[in-house]
Amino acid sequence: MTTAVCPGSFDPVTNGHLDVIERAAQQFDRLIVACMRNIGKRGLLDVDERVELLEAVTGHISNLEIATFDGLLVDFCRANGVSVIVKGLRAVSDFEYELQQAQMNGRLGDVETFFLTTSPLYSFLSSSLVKEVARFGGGVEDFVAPVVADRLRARLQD
Ligand code: COD
Repeated sequence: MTTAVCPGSFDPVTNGHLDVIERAAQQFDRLIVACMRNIGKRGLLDVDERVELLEAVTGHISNLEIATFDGLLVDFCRANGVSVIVKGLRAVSDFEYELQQAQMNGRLGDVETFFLTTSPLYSFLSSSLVKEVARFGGGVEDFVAPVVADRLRARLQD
């Protein structure tokens, strides 16, 4: 049985993330979506909210679990029987950083990194841009699930 992980900050989960998660879940026996706790940048949503939203948008995927992690991703992989890291690639600009991470993770642990190319529908999408659009009153319904759009609106009104 092959277990893969989709790691990220998911602040918040977007339709681009969801596309990669759904496609990864079709390729592996078990998929863990791992939400990083110790993000350097201060997140908009706290980790519990990010997990709650991930659960809400992935409820239809039967071989999927949601987890959080601190510290090194390879340590999470070792502790959870994960042999494959799945990352989404949007543009050449992603590639350079992701290549470095894949090679470092390969050196630190016994893991392979698989890349899924983004769907052209979502290649411009990032959590940061979605937050910026929402912050200035733009509609984000095309980019995130309704439950996520509602949460962003509520959080930005606080
Ligand atoms: N289409 C396709 N893929 C997408 C899209 C999109 N529109 N948007 C995002 N993605 C992909 C990203 O490319 C990424 O693979 C994943 O979704 C998560 O994205 P984010 O933005 O939520 O998360 P990041 O990039 O902030 O997550 C970084 C990690 C948590 C993976 C990384 O920092 C990490 O592993 N940290 C743990 C510490 C560690 O082990 N460091 C050493 C690494 S070498």
